[in-house]
Amino acid sequence: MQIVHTEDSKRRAATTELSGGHLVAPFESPARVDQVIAALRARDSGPIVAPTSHGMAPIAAVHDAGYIDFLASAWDDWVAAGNTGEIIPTIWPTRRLGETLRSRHIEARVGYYALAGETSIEAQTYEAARTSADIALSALDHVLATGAPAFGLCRPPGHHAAVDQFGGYSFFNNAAIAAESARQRGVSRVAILDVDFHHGNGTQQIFYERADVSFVSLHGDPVDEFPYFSGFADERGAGPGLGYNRNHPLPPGTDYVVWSGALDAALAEIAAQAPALLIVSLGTDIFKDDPISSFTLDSDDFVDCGARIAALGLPSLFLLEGGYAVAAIGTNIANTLAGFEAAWRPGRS
Ligand code: Q9C
Ligand code: ZN
Repeated sequence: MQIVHTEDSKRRAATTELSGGHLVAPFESPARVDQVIAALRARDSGPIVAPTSHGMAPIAAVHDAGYIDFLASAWDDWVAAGNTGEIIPTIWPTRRLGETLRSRHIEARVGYYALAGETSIEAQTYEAARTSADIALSALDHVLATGAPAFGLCRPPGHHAAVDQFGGYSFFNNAAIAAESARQRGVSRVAILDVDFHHGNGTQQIFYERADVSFVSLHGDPVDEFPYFSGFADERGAGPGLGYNRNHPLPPGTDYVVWSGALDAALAEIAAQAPALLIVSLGTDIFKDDPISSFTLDSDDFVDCGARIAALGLPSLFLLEGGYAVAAIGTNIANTLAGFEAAWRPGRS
């Protein structure tokens, strides 16, 4: 399988994550990239190519202009305000008065554009987020040009990034940017399958009222798990998008028997929508040893997971999301892609 990767995806090197009242080393670390690319090389999983620059237009097609400007200047503004640590939000609008962003202060802008407080911004974050989107778009180029599958080794992840908010280790929504770009390049209908442990709240928000990009997700029940405020089964889309958003919340401790049953249901929903392109938000934090998640998948289960996705027979783009058991992330990604490739035949659905 074609693999898109650059060492530039290690540029974001935050030193802080707010966790349990402590500033800890971020779970979402550059070492994840090293582990994934090492495993893919060791398995000879496919040609590894560098991303090409796609400019800001595909990002601006998904994200708010003020939000992009904020991310572009946040670090300089933060330092200019006299701060010496990493950027962590500390203030949000109240809920009911419809307060808007009128202050120019960096503290106001950080809070306004944040949906969570664990994800620090440092000097390289904006460039790293741009690179991650370019990786997704370059992998999409390959799928659209050849019909063959591709994997974008995206870092930072993207699925928690909303139209105008960062959080959950995400800044630009790589899967959404690729989906929208595919639509603008003539793909009739795109399905996004999100198997990351956490609900892809940003992706859901971006496409909630659209039928041309569907979003189907399996994840820890938000009653128990981040992002807590979305991912419930009754969120089914709105307006023209009604029916094109499907959530499969699962309880803590879910094993592969239950999880794969939910995957089959999700795949049936996608098949019924007859998409022309599948984008998989591939988070391996469903693995049993993940430090921040609670499902119990084994490394071998990822092979079967890939094979089940392949049965759709769709042109498919895999993009890395979460996965924090660093020692196993390479094996789990390589297993998923190997299981997919062994089973995939074009045009089977
Ligand atoms: N104390 C992705 O997997 N909560 N994001 C962490 C640790 C945030 C996960 C709690 C989890 C965000 C892309
Ligand atoms: Zn996750």
